[in-house]
Amino acid sequence: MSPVRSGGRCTVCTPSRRCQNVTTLKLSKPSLGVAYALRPAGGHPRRLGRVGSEGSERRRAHDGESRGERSERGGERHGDRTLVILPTYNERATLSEVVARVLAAVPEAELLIVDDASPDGTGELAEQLAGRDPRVSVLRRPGKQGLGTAYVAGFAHATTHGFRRVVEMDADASHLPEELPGLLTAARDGAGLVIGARWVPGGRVIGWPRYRRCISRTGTRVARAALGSRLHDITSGFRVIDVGWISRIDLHRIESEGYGFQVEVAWTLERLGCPIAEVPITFVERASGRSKMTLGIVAEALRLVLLWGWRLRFAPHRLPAATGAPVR
Ligand SMILES: Nc1nc2c(ncn2[C@@H]2O[C@H](COP(=O)(O)OP(=O)(O)OP(=O)(O)O)[C@@H](O)[C@H]2O)c(=O)[nH]1
Ligand SMILES: [Mg+2]
Repeated sequence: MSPVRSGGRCTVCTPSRRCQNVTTLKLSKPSLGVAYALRPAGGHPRRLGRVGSEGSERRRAHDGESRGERSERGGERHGDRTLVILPTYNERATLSEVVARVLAAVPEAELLIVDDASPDGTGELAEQLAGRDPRVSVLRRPGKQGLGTAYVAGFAHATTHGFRRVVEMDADASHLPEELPGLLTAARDGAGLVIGARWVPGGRVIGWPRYRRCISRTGTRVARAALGSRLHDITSGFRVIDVGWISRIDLHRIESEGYGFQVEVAWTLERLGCPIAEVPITFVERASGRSKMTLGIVAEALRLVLLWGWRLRFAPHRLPAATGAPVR
């Protein structure tokens, strides 16, 4: 099935306005919904790979074939290996369930739990899970260092160990592991960044009070206005990113963590011209444990977004994190 542009119209924006930003893709399984694939900022329209096409099947077959030989020489990107990064801080109640569900949904994936010395013993539990299944490994850090640095550590692990792509997801069961195959399909079909999006048609949020919805939606609106982003859920933490695209981000220059980190990475990739797909997901409020989202994290994200917006207009040489020229 080939990518379908719905008459040049973005089905997410106001229906009456013509939008040049979005190409609508039909995913190979209708149950997965629709992915909105952005064109690179300021660039020519980029056609994503044909979804579920012979081309991508051939590519996968080729990757599979060569995986054996190349995996012998560790540290090199090979095959179609996916690393699911699970940052944890006090997620003992849900970690076992999330790990089991991820492995059931994507048996070929590997998991890296990045725990920051959780006082509730999440790190010890992670070690036990790793002892039971060779697909699970653990990175234990000496103290709470923030979500952003946990992901950066996971990215470094993925690069060193030759993974093709990484998955970012919460360990609190808010992101449904059963939706991972849909996100990975969009990644295999050409998206360098796949965002599991709540604020697109088909996306849902279950159990959030009005103020949380408001923070999340306002965050995306502010980012779109300040940064000129065309994404509809730029703060979402459920994502798939191609390691090749991660290597184009100067991770040492990442300025934020928390929501700000998600915005910074997505916006940097958008500016670089990375093909991006937003796939609708259902987000479920955590059933146990406590949120690490604080007013401070929201304020940091807001401050940085406004700062980047200012730099975009008046000091573009000081924009964060991107390396290399945009891909046209
Ligand atoms: N390693 C590590 N993980 C963290 C840190 N802060 C948060 N996390 C984890 O990152 C994920 C996202 O944090 P959450 O508290 O779920 O943040 P949120 O998704 O914005 O908010 P809720 O889902 O409402 O709780 C969870 O798996 C946390 O355990 C940190 O400093 N270090
Ligand atoms: Mg969460």
